[in-house]
Amino acid sequence: MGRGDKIAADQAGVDGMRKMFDALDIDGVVVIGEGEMDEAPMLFIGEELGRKGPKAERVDIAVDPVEGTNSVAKGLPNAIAVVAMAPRDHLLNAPDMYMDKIAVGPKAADKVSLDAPVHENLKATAEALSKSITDLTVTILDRPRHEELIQQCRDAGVRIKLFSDGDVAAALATCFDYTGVDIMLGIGGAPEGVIAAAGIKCLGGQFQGKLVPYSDEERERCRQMNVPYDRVLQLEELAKGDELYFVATGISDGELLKGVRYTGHNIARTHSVVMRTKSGTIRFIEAIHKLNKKPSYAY
Ligand code: VTB
Repeated sequence: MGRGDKIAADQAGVDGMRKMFDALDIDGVVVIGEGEMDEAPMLFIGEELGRKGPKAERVDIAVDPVEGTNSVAKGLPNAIAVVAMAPRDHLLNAPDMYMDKIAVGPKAADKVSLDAPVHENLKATAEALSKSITDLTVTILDRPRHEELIQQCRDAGVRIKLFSDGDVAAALATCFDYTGVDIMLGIGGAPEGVIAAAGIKCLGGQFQGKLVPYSDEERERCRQMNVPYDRVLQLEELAKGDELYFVATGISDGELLKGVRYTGHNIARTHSVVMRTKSGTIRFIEAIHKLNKKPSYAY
């Protein structure tokens, strides 16, 4: 973190994550990864992961070893390392393009719809949280494409918290009261949308996404991948069933997770969240790593 080199940061994330997958007794395939085989040496879409074997679970794996590479390079908040896992064919194989998104926590989960106007979703979320609309906090990725959305939110009177990168962490933050974030709106990456959907499903919140293809080529890509772009994709379509696993570790500080702290003397502290849909258990794990005891993973 903070070395001004987002490519090196991403590579470090990919290398570390790839090694750990080889230690797992799973028969996995990457459905959301670092890109196509010819553009990513590791964790590419379609890559097989795990030790396999007769007892190994057949799983879909969605990874983003560094979600928010810019944030890591610049030392800005919200970057996480994240993995979602599900039985085979249970995570949407989303094309790498933009997706319009809405995310809220459990209390407002059945009150919002990406098909509804922005002010209605804001009003419904405020009501579900027993707040006045002026006390509602909406978080939005800070991009010029959101000018109109931001204006609509200002007109509704809500507080807006802009963030520079990392909409997986921002989406999940809506499900935890302590973050102070009530709803996430706006357009980010579709792969990040599927990962966020898996996490939000474990948390009982709501996430919906609609692909936003910007060209004929992107529309053709959707058709080839058999993913509709003319309608909202519901949570159950993005991440199916109740056998989902989600784990994220903070890289830089965020509302949800603390970033990695190097305390000197070869020690790093990390903060992670681990959860699965079936039990609904949410575990926060604070770990102290002795880097000199595991040099092959630490460097
Ligand atoms: C968002 C952001 C991600 O991609 O999804 C963004 O949350 C979408 O692309 O952290 P733009 O940067 O083009 O807006 C990321 O920045 C990851 O690359």
